[in-house]
Amino acid sequence: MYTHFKEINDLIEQSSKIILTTHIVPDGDAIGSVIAFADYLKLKGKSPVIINHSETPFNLKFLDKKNSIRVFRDNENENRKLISEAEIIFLLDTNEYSRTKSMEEFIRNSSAKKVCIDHHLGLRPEEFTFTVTNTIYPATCQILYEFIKDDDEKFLTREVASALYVGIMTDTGSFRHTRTTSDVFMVCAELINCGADPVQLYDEVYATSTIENLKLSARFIESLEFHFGNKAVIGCVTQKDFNELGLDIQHVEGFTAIMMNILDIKIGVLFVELKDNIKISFRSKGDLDMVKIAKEFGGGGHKNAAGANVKDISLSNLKDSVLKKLSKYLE
Ligand SMILES: [Mn+2]
Repeated sequence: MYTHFKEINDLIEQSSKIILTTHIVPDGDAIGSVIAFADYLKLKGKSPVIINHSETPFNLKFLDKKNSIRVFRDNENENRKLISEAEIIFLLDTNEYSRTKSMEEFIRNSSAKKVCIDHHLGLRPEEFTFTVTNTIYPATCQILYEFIKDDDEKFLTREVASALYVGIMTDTGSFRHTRTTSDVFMVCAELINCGADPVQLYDEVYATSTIENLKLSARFIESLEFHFGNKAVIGCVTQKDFNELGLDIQHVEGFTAIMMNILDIKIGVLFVELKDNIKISFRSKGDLDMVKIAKEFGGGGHKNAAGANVKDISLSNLKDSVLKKLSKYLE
């Protein structure tokens, strides 16, 4: 599984133009990954550039101390040039070029070597020069920890360790999702030994609620519908909610957890209405496989956490269609 560590390291040694990127609407693992890996490369004397499609969510900006993450559209000409002239492009925390949205075609067209480091299902290795993937791990940051440690422990500085810790903390839902193994705690214990502060990092990421956030939560809770003898719960956040409260999709973080915390709930589905599509998040407990249903709507993911983006359908029609499919799963 890790046969490419050496090849990737050799590639890094030989290259000076290195780009890192991650998926649209980046979460803690996405931002933790690009920051930790960029810091690591800098410690190795490289000058990596991070370019993302999306802006960094406000509660993760503390990780980007030098405000070094570029948003592709902010300076499209220069960023296109950087991508086309790159020698290596690292795709972190996603294995699909399409998840880089506006950057996709420029990355595909670049003659750079493409390296994917990720923990999602559905990898097509032929699309990359090298891949390091492990779908058993809850976070890409856990893979990066191994990669960096395998190179030299001295690269696990406080900054690198903190970014990796945030990735693991957020992608495990603060150490309570499946795949939170004893290994995960061992890795985190080491990251804490390297200077990551679990109390401070938790507060930075999660203790950031505002009155508007709370109002959005209230509307979301008001929207909850229960189906199939209260085994499934469905929640919605609409464009109207976002517009009236001046918020966006980054503020729905944690809403699926609210649904899955309800006693006896087996499946939770969150619909988030965006400007030109509807994002569906599927969550489940135990053996109920959400990848299958997500695929029916053109998406993918993990067994207990999957998602899809659907276009050209109203929220109520989409809800009906999802409910019909769900009835099969809960029979
Ligand atoms: Mn991840």
